[in-house]
Parts: sequence; structure tokens; C-alpha cells
Amino acid sequence: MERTIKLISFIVVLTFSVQYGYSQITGKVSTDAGKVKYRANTIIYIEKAVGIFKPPPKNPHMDQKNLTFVPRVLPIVAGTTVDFVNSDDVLHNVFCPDACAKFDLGKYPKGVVKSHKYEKVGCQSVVLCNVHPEMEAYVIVLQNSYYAVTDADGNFKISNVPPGNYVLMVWNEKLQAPNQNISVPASGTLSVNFTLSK
Ligand SMILES: [Cu+2]
Repeated sequence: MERTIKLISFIVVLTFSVQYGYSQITGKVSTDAGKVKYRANTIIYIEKAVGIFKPPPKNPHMDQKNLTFVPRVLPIVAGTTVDFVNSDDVLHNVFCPDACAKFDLGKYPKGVVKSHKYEKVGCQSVVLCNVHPEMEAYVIVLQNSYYAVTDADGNFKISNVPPGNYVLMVWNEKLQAPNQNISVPASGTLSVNFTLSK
């Protein structure tokens, strides 16, 4: 009897691990030597995946600190509300002139948080401050949560991706790279590299 239970448990665990297998996608974004700074802050994302992707329970923040938006690049799932925080001793404004996410939160002081909900999948929008024209950031609205932002060396990792065929896309504020058709296996790691150019 005990043996049978063990065997059944084993089969159940095996079935679940096959059915609910996930993989990770890792890789590197490279550029010409003169454009090394653009390796960072590149978004690698799956264009479309099956399923319903809800916003995270906690709103992501975009801070305004030392006259800079942090992070500079923020990928989100459609329907996510972003909280814009002012952490500086000066007044900041937050606005977006792009049609797909047009808003203006006005000017506000340190400690105040104002928010905007991004609805439109595919919206690649800029965030600006009308007090400091040099301030600039980007919010990229995606269909699903399988995305990553590259580090300073261009490395990225997308975890917990269900197996399947996808189009892997690239967004960068200045440069471009062709999309890649990928087949994510039921387990393990798929390595994908991109070369960014004009
Ligand atoms: Cu500002």
C-alpha cells in the first residue's frame, strides 16, 4: 500500500513537472565599440504569449532623484499603474506627450507621489519633466510579463517562460535589432544574442 502511494505520488510529481515546465531565456546585447553605453537599458520581451497577464499587486515606481528619472526604462504589462515619486528638494513635473499614453501630472514637491495607468499594449512612451528638459525616461507597455532589462554589460535573463514558439523583440531608445523567432524548450536555458545597430 505504502509503495503504491509512493508510486502514485511519483507519477503525479512527474506529470506536473512535465506539464508545468518552465525555462529561462538568457543572452547578451552587443553594440559597436562606440555605442557601448546603449547596451544597458535595452528591453528584451516576448511579443505575445498565451494567457491573461495582470498588473503586479504593487505598483512599480519611477523615482525622480538627482534630476534623473530612475529607472530610465520601465517595461510594464498593460493595465499597470506607475507611481511617479519626487525624491528631490525641487519641484518636478511628469508628463507624456505621446498619443498612446498622454498625461500631465503637473508640478509637485518632494514626497508627493502621483500615478498614471498605462492601458495600451504596444505603447512605447517617453516620460518628461517640463521643469528640467534634460530629464527623460521611457515606459514600454507590453502584452505579457516575459521581459527583462539589460544590465550595464548588455546581459539579460527572462525567467519562468512556458515552453512554446515566440517572437523575441528588442526595444532600445536609440538602436535597433531584428526580432528573433525562438522555440523555448520545456526545461533548461535558451541562449539568444542580439546585435544593436542604427
Ligand atoms: Cu524635473
